[in-house]
Amino acid sequence: MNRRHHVEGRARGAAAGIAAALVLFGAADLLARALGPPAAPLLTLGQTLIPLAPPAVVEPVIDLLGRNDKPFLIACTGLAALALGGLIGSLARGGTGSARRTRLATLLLTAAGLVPVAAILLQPGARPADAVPALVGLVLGLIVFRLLLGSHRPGGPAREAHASSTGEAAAGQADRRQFIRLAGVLAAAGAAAVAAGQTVASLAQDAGAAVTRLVLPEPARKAPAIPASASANVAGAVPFVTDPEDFYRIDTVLAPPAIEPVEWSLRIHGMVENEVTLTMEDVLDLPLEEHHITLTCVSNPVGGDLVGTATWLGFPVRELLGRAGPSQDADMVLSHSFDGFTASTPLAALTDERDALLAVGMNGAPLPPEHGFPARLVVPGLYGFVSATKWVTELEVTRFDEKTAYWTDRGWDAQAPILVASRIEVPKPLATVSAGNVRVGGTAWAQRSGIESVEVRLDDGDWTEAALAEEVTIDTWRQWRTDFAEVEPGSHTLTVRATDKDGTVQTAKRRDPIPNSATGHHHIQFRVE
Ligand SMILES: Nc1nc2c(c(=O)[nH]1)N[C@H]1C(S)=C(S)[C@@H](COP(=O)(O)O)O[C@H]1N2
Ligand SMILES: [Mo]
Repeated sequence: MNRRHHVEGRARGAAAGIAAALVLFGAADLLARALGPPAAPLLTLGQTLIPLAPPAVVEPVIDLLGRNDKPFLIACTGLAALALGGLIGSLARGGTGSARRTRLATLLLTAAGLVPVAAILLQPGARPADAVPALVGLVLGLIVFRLLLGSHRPGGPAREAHASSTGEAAAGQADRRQFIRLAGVLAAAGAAAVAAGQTVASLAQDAGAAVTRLVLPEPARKAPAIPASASANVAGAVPFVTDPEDFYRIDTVLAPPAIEPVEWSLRIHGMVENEVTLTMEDVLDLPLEEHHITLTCVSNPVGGDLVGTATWLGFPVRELLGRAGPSQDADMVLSHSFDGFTASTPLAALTDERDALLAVGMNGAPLPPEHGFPARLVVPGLYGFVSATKWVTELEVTRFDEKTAYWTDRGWDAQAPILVASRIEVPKPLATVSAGNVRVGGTAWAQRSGIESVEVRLDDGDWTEAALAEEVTIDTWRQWRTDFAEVEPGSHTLTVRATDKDGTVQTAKRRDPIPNSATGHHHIQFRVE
């Protein structure tokens, strides 16, 4: 066989495969806009990979990319799909391939195209209709593949034998141009459709529409207003109550699930006397309570911003569990999310006097989709991964020695009370401030215990006690500030440590977040001029 034709044939097959993959994902993504994120194949494929990825791979990527980790995952999934399309396509070898090879490639392409269909149908809460866009995309992709490989019919083994004649060569060139044009147009159309369909934000707005329709009742018990004295009044410090827009978001979903409140229910089952199921109507009819609670992520690095405070509206989980009657032998509640995530919370933390809530509101509005709409758990004193299940659908009363949760299966601890922590917010790292008095401010938290004191140290000086703003509750963070007089020009370091009301001093020992939160003192460098 002529080597040039062989290579060109492979390239044609590959181009046809890539164009087919682009058309598949493009058409499916566009159609999926009508049905919502669960029907989008690229999003679902990426989503399917998340729980399978080893933490050793996930963590460096998240560290490196921060909030861009999700678009990055979608992009990688898309590129991998194109590469696979190209690889399978190259088996067909375009014009020089036999019909048998083209059939084999078509078969493999069909099998590969059925993977996103299966991923879509296997998602929790999937409806058969969700598979339609991916199936339509697959059919269109296959048509494009066959069309492209058939677009140079004049070629084939017969032509190859006489390729030396000039007339044949000219026909071959025209044929190649036609192929390139057609492949280019189809690939561009597919890419444009992917771009249009990938407006994940517009898909997420489907959930947003349900949020605006949900009307929350007036709380039966309002939270006291946050006093002005809860602020340490340091310009540039983080506000006491976090705007939901600025509230950190941590979860394992690429797009928050779009849950209609009328379709939502919470089932309390497992080791209980009687199973209880509540609809959203049932929940909204309960006397709801408002509480200010600071939520914290176990993977927050020292000085990081995976912590926030909101005024949550909800119903005490204690009372919900009381209706079900947990067994004496139970010691854990495994909360399940709509998306399959689970968290293991000590039963005691949900039945003691703390304000563990089934929350439906955040800062006076329904929960935003990315923070758990229509309902989530908020448990003071425990890191989010063992307590704060968003899109919660089930409370399974069980035992720690019988069931494990999502992150426990990936190397994190089953139980994780929040450790005392503090951070410097002003001055900003590497800021330049003018000589003289230097104002320092920040936040400290030790939910369930409360902050007793905060100490700050300039360079290698003594620890000096900061002034604490008023405590709102022991379950909220506490602002602090202090001033250093006559700081010399030059480079300086500030270090902070907090002590909780049990007398635990924040340790200076540095450790990684996994399996149970980073520790160490936060320090920053700044310049005086
Ligand atoms: N369904 C679901 N709920 C979840 C998670 C998740 O991945 N899926 N992440 C948990 C973690 S690790 C934290 S820290 C909190 C974060 O809540 P937020 O995103 O509203 O700040 O949600 C918790 N609830
Ligand atoms: Mo977390």
